[in-house]
Amino acid sequence: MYNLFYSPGTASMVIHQALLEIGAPHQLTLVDFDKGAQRDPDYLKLSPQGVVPTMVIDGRPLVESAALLMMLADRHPEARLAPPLGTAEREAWYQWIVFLSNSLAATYRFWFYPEDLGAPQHPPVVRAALQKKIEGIWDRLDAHLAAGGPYLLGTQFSAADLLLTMLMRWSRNMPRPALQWPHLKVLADKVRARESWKAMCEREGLTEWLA
Ligand SMILES: N[C@@H](CCC(=O)N[C@@H](CS)C(=O)NCC(=O)O)C(=O)O
Repeated sequence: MYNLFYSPGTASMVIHQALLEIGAPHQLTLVDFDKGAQRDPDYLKLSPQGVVPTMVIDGRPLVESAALLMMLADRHPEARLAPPLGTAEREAWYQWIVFLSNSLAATYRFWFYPEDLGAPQHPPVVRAALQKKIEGIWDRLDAHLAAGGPYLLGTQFSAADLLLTMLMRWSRNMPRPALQWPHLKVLADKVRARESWKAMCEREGLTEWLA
């Protein structure tokens, strides 16, 4: 049994969707950001940085969305969220998951949390630099998909596409949302057509960027 500590539409959504793809029994525990529940001392015992997702597996709390995603893919190979171990496709899969987490998700963290850089708001120059960095990543990913899509691993859908779609959704209120890149839009439309996406959005009460 997995217990996913989540907040709607945040970094926990990719883990929620992966659990639904797998069909694994799980419990969802809301961390209510409106009440500051991510800083509750009991929650900090599970997630010392006070962030979601946290997933408790067999009594052990684990954090980091990309790591949790890879863990779930490993534990449930029958769900085919990752290519088989030891293949070139698996190696490409690691590359994309780490790239998305390390470059894109990390930059988003600064975009959404200026306080991480010590200020309540970004000065315009910092905001412009973060926007440029994110758009440069869309350029790179779109070119990759144009050369060999529709998924990150070509014709093979994987958990990396779930992660990318979540990250695309976060751009919906940015000056240039990711759906403006045509090959990224094709990928997102495919992921958003999946039953797991629809169920996850419904369970989290999401109303924007559904399909
Ligand atoms: N690297 C972490 C980042 C997690 C993260 O920043 N989560 C955000 C939501 S997307 C959060 O919990 N924010 C609450 C806060 O910082 O107060 C991961 O991918 O799991």
